[in-house]
Amino acid sequence: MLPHQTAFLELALQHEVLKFGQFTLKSGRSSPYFFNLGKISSGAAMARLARAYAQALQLAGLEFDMLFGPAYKGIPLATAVAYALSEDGRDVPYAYNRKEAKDHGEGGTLVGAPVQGRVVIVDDVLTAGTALREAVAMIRAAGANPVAAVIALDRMEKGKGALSAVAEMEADTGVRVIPLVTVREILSYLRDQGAAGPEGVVEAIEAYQARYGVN
Ligand code: OMP
Repeated sequence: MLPHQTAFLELALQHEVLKFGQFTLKSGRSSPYFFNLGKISSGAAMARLARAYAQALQLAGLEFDMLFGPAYKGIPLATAVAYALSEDGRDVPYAYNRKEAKDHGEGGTLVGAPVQGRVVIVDDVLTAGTALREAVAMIRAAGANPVAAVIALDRMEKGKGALSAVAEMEADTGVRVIPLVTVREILSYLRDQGAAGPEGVVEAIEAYQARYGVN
């Protein structure tokens, strides 16, 4: 694992981002784990999180013009990542959307910098890819070019066919997915740290992956 990945997993476990139990996902799947990035909710924790995203973006060696944070969880993420990049000497514009269109004031659903050029989406988790596909469509509708999505976690689940949701999304949209970690790194980190949570949790996640995951 790379240093920014270990730093991110330490942060996530410290802030109880990873929860064990029984959770119904947006896709309808019933999962033994849930990754709630909303638990990163202090200035110092967000600074550490944004640093990991900025490092992942820099390591990807990608050319881009701006960031886009899909409502709601992508909004503070894109904001904080833009701030982290500015600390590294790169001032990147960012924008985000409202879930409800505003019919007064400046109006519309997009807020922030004009959505144009090569856009990187900043979001939290990818399971089936529905949330990211919506963001891709919004960016295209604005006339811009979504080139990548940087996310905290790729759950490595199946898409509609045999391929992973990430592979399908990349093939359908041409948008590259850059995760800080995948569920595989979470599992090996839990095993290595002896911090596997309640008994049977690693096995439950493995069983879930055997059913819904991809290799
Ligand atoms: P997909 O649209 O199926 O890719 O699901 C992604 C969204 O599900 C994320 O943006 C989250 O809102 C939510 N989610 C999590 O936050 N953490 C998880 O561990 C799983 C999900 C989920 O519902 O699949």
